[in-house]
Amino acid sequence: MIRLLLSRPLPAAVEDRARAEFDTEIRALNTPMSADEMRRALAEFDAVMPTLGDAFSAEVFGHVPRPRCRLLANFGVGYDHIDVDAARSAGIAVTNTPGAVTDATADIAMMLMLMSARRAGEGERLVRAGGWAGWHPTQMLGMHLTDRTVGIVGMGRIGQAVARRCHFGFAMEVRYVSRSAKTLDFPANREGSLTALAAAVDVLVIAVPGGPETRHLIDAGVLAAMQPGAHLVNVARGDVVDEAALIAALEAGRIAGAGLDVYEHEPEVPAALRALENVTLLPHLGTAALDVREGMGMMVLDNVAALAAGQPLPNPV
Ligand code: 8YV
Repeated sequence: MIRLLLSRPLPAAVEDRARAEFDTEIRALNTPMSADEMRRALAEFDAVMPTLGDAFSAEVFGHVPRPRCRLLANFGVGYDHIDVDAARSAGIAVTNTPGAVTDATADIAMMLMLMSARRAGEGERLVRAGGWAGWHPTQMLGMHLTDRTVGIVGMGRIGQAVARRCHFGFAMEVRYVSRSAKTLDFPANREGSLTALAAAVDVLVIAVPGGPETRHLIDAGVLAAMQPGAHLVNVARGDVVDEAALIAALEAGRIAGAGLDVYEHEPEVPAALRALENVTLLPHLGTAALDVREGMGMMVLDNVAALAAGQPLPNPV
């Protein structure tokens, strides 16, 4: 029987299935795995479910020359914490959970767009602080999203789900940049460069995978290209944005606001960011709904089941 390690507690339905189908150990902690734990995982289990923060680096693989592990079945679509080439060289396949996260993450992007554009966080803080002096026609005016232009950075599954919501729900014009041309069933213009996109839109939404290729893609230059009334939304990975440059742009009022679900050094959120009114800060809630997390967990187990049955893995990265 396959020996499986789940690196975090999961919804009961997922844990029950894991225990029923495999010889399963469930790590009781919610913190990232230590290097020792990762080495033991590779040495003693056939399949391991890592997730965000479990840094399976080349060094970790290097310490376990003959791993028992044949599969890292990542919980989450983003796998920038895993050195996939090093895993492959060690004979270990990597899978992820695409599809299961798409709509929930796109919904959070919409929430951040609305919260930032309509100053919801600021308004909520005002009411809670007992500082609301009452309605008046020019109180807390924000940006009306309907008919505005959204720029999608990365037109993959999540980017398309955001774009659809913007087009069909808010009558927004959609523009985007992506590595490849896309066939879309709604109108959208592909821009020649990220800077051109940044300059043309009212809201810039980041939906590219994390990792070395996209680190600091949104830098001071891109932020400077944005319009002063524009908002930035990040539901991807924190280090896609140069956080120091973003703080400088927000502090100087060079852009109107930002909505962030992810941070460069998660879970650390810089005090300078927390001190700003024109930023909405969520604690990586992208997929935080029970049925979504169940769907992700079941997808992880489907990949482990395929390994056990000697069948092709459904979601190789
Ligand atoms: C996950 C995410 O919940 O799927 C992803 O990549 O960012 C999330 O919403 C979490 O990060 C686990 O990977």
